[in-house]
Amino acid sequence: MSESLPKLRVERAWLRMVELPLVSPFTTSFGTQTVRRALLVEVEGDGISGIGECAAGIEPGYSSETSAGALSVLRDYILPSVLGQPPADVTGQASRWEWVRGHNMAKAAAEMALLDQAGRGAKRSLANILGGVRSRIGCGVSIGIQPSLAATLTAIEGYLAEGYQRIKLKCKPGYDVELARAVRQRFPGTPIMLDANSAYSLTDLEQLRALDEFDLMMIEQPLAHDDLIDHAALQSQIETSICLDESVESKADLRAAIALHSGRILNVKAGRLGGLLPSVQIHDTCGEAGWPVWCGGMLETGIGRAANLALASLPGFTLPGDTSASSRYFERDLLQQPFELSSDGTMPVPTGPGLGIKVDKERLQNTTVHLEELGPG
Ligand code: NPQ
Ligand code: MG
Repeated sequence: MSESLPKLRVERAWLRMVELPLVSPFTTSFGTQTVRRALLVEVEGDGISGIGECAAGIEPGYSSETSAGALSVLRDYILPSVLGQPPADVTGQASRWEWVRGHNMAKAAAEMALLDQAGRGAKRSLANILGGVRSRIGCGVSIGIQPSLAATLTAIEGYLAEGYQRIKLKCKPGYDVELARAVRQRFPGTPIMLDANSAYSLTDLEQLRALDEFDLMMIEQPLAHDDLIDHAALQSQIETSICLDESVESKADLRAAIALHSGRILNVKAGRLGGLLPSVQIHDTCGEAGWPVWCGGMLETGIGRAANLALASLPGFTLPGDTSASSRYFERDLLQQPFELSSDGTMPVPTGPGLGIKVDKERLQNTTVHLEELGPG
């Protein structure tokens, strides 16, 4: 585990913004994305480099963080907390920015870079460092809100043919019961779930209860992003299991959600939870409470995708996650070898040191829209 990771310095760091066009627009209840702008953190110290990816989006629609905001907090506060400081293991380095309130996605990006650096230094894979037990991950796919029901059915058909083990459909009020009915009718035995990204309130109880007849695996984050009380009230009145996403950003949130019975499942995203090491702890707490977990997705490039696969190799990740292939989102990823789905719907957990990836340097340069270097002090 992290205790035995090498003590390294962070002598230099770079903040890089890249932009990758999406293969098709991705629409949720909070908006439509046509391009993924991702902030990358690169660190170098004691002759070893590491890279991390920030989950924040362009706009603060999923969470309060944005890629531009994360860039400023990493440049002005998070990275200066570790740059030029005495060598420390990743836990020690991360404790140096603990004073920064919030900004979980910015912190997680820095932590990912340090874990990649430490893994390379120790010749250990990220999965090994985190305590992974699986060599392949069962994968699902998240389908955005489509222009029509017919388009949704066609999209599902395509992804099932590729092998995906579970289909997640984005929904919103008015695009829910008929959607579930049509999908269930056409794909009777397929594991299906919905994700509302906070689009409902308790006044929508009747529609949400109507979903009970479609044997959904779960409904993700139906109510407000910061609510646990109403989710508990809803869970006591519907059969479908609630999976929390937006409303759990910390161990304290999780403890409250478990105590209140605000749901039964957690979507684990290292960005939302402030890092991979905090995510391992949250995974452990879910295990103790009997909550299954699965690994969420934030339209990551191959860099963040590699970290997701490592995290999903932990024992509590018993449900297929949003760990889709690079091709689900991008024509061309940032890696020399994109992540590909096997016909059985699984992907391999990277085994090389750190993230276990090889970044395509030319692709990285060609997608960079902003780059700045930070030195010590
Ligand atoms: C979710 N992800 O589970 C998120 C939502 C999401 C794969 O469904 C830019 C930044 C675009 C963050 C689109 C999936 C995003 C984003 C969707 C997050 O709720
Ligand atoms: Mg979600």
